[in-house]
Amino acid sequence: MENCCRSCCPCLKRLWNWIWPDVRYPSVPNNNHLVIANPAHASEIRTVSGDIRVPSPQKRPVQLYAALFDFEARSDEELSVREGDKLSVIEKRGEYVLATKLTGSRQSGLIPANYVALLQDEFAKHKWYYGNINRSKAEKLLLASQNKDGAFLVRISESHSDEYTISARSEDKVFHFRIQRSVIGAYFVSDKLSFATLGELISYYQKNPRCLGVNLVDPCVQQRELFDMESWERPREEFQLVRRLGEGHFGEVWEAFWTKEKKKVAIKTLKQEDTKQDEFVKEVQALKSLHHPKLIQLLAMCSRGEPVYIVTELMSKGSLKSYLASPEGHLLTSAHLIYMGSQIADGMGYLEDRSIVHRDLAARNVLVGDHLVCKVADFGLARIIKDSVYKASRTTKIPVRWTAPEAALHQRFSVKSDVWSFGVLLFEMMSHGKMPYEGKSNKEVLDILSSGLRLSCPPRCPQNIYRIMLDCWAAEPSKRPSFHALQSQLDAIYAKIYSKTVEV
Ligand code: ACK
Repeated sequence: MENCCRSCCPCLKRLWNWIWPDVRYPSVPNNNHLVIANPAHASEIRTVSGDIRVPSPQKRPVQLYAALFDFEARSDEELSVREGDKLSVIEKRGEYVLATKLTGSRQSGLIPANYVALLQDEFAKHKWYYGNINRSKAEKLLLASQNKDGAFLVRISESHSDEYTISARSEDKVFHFRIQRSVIGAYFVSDKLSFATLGELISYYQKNPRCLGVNLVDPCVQQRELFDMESWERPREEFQLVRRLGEGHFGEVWEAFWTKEKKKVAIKTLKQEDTKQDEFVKEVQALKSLHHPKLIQLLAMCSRGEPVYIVTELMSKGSLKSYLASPEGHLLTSAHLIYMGSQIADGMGYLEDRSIVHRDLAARNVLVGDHLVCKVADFGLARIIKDSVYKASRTTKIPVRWTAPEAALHQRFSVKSDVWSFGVLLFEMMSHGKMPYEGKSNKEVLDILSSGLRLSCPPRCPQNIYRIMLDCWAAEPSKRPSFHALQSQLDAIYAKIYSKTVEV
């Protein structure tokens, strides 16, 4: 291990430590070619107009796709692929996708869209993949008596949610190596050596331990009890209720102070007389297993005694609905709103990948924090569906104005009915909080929709955003875009508007 570090030039090492203080500088196979990987630059904040600031358009985390069939290019524009080739899809173009091969020559070109598929939960099959655990949990697991030198795991990076970290035990210490992503989505520890998949990267370093400076021998032994004991349950005395924020779906919502952690949190309480305890418990189950920067994170709960508390992160500006109606909300330009819309599509894309249906996506269920951060909340109705459509009970109350016709009329909720709701949410945003189908009854709304009519374009809403709303409201669910595609489209429009309107 020491050899690895000694071989690095001291100034490079200092620079590396300055850039990534808690990550070891990796060596590369040939020590004459040490190269420092470029960290992603912190996004620049500039004024779009007024005082509310939006960041510069971000590099999107890349989704990994695979070719389903062989495809022979018929022109220079097209890209030949073999079944199984790993691809990064840059954008959708009609019936085609523009993709780059992640292996071999890294060419780009068009491929029929139905020839590619998103690789979902790519890592779940690997025993070494521990997902969203933090550095100290990784160290605790690896140093436990069941593991020995050479035990390792891969976890999601704490500071960059689309990157990963290898944590490996060596000489009874744990070392951490950041795995970065290139612009086309390849994985690398040293930018001299990149890999199409995390699996390929790990097996390379298992076979070539000198390149990393530690041996990756066995995946960290799963210690079920450590996970099961994870203390979501906290004593009620740890929380001081500060002020009532409002009434939620299940009960009151409070701002509170978590004394032990010394931080402000939001607490949802369950109405004592509420009979739907089951649903409440399901909401907690769903929240516990979901981790994404654009989804509200569960922090703790007090389920012993009444009322039950669900503790989540506190969002400084409250719901998007009330924020849009606030004086600050009225200052938001299209650029701000599109930036926020893209974040919501990002969070929903995470649910889409897991076939989780929200069923109540609307501005009232999105929360806003500082710097226009948006997070999707209230998975009260979320279900993990086995087949792609979940049949709800006919008695469930349905927010008709946000609900796709097939869901409102036939209880056919799916990710695509969430996409419909996302279109209505975009309408709410672009009209600064206006009620959709204002003045119409639920029955009239359903009649309007079945006659093929749709909400009209809100004043001053860019046409390309209205086009996206109309795509979300396609009568045929399969014709509606995916959340990943929606996020790409919104990002592209945001980047264009940003470059035109920024006051430097
Ligand atoms: O629009 P609001 O101010 O934002 O009023 C509603 C109210 O509670 C009932 O839902 C607010 N609220 C809910 N969850 C949170 C949270 N995590 N952080 C801040 N405010 C919240 C919501």
